[in-house]
Amino acid sequence: MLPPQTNAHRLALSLDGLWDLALAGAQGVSGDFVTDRVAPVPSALEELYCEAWWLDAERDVCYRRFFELPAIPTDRRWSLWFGGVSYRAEVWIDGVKVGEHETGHTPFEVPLPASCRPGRRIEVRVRVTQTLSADTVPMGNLMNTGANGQFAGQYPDVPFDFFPFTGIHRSVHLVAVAEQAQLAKLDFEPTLRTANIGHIALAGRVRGNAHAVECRVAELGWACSAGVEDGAFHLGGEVGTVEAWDIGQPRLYDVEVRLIDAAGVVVDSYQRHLGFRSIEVVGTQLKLNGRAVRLTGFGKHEDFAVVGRGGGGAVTVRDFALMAWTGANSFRTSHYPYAEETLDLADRLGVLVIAEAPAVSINFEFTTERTLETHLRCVEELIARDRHHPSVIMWSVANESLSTHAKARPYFRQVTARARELDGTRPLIGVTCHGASDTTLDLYDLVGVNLYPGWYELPGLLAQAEDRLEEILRGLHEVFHGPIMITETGADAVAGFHSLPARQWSEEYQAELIERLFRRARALPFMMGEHVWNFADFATAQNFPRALGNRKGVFTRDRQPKLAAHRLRSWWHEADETAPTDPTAKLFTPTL
Ligand code: BDP
Repeated sequence: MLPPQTNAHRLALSLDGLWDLALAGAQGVSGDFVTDRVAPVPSALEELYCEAWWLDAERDVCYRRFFELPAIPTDRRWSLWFGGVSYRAEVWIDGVKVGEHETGHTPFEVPLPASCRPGRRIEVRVRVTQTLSADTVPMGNLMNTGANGQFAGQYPDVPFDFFPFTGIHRSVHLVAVAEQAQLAKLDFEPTLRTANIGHIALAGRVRGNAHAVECRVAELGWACSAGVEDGAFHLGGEVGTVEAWDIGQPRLYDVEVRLIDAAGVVVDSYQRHLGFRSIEVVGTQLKLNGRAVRLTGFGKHEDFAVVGRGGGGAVTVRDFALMAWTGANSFRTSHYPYAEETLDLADRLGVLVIAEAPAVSINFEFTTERTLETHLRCVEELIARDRHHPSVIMWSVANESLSTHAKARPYFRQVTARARELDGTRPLIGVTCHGASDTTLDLYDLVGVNLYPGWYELPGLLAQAEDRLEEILRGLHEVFHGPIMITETGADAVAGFHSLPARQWSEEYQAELIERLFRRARALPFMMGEHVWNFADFATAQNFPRALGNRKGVFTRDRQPKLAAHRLRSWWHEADETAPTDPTAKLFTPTL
């Protein structure tokens, strides 16, 4: 499945806009569509209206809209493409169920039935379910137990610390391709071999009858072709001298793939951008293009007022501008795959990404066989969608699982094996809050540690918090000898709360704690990065330690800086021996 694209052989039409909305019946897509309930697509539902009519009722919702197909040549195969529906979607066309998808952050495509022809009014309805369980990824409704002892007793009952937004929160497109044959899957593996020699490997799948595939990078004067056998093809080779893709120096190359029939006619084509870079773990270092790099940046959320997780373009551009302003070079897509346009922008701006599967707080007291199956599918869908992005430098298969439990190791052995089988080119990072007692550490190439000295433990004790941090990190290094980074640390601060001396919840305390912890961590030779938790304040389930959400953002939810953001800006602009050049000078280059 390839994302929508309009070119000489493909047509993509947006179905974004206002859809009708109703509470769904017990099953199917019947619903009482009253005129004053509409749902904007893309958007989450929870912050639109003044009363939580669907949430309190814990009911599924039903989306509806009508469309007509344009009268283009009839030998087209039409489908509906959804960028992401949270959590589960059933798609019905003219009263007939045509497809479904589970897990909320990766795309899916549903072919339209042959009865859908130009000139007819077609109705699409989507039933959306947000009810999480022990079988879903992420898990939910675990009798308010929380995982790792955190986030227990909250509403809605989720064992994690962000709001489980409902809705069609990514764009929807109508897509037309040639009926006869189409490119269905393109797995690119661009690599940088010996200094500046690029190499492309491409494995793909074709639907229908096609003879050959051709791949070209015009700028490099490189082309390669291969025959299609049983719907599959492999091609590739050395492309010659290239400029590397790097932090703040995001050299991208346009590549085109063409599908050719037996008569030599091009029946489909697809364009992508690629970047050539290498990434590897050597000892306690992460090396990008052969150079040790230190990650600076944030754990984030896709979260914004009113739209929830459906912020899209404007919020994404703002976030990258703010990350550049602080001098960050990277972020983690905590705790689920982000919209693909975010990765496109990271590619274009030269920002490094840790791409994370939507498995957060896996609690092995409750997991079933189906949890593992769903988790494996999430990893497959994440890697299939994001593997061609040069910005994605590693995979995180989960955040903060209950990985001290006896079931954790066999479970994660399977998950990490699947990730490695699908992509042998990127390292895996294990993100843990258990330090040295995590039983899964050796399954990973790097470890990311989430730790909150000075906040959840040792509140108010800044100096002791630093010592505790060092103790945890040294303990971890004794059992894990690869690179370690801080994937989360921080403190809640309500913008406008001030206190001298610095006390919890004030901007001063947040700024001072983060700076002290980062300076102490950086002095340890085995540490290769530091991410703040969190980039911006974000919505959570309701729970007494949360004040209209989590306030650990160094930016407010409407993206204005707190004191800590200014402090990070100074800290990260101090000389970084691992940066290729001044990162801020390069962001927002004319290529944007
Ligand atoms: C960590 C979680 C993150 C939370 C954070 C916090 O990984 O999702 O938001 O704690 O408590 O344990 O702020």
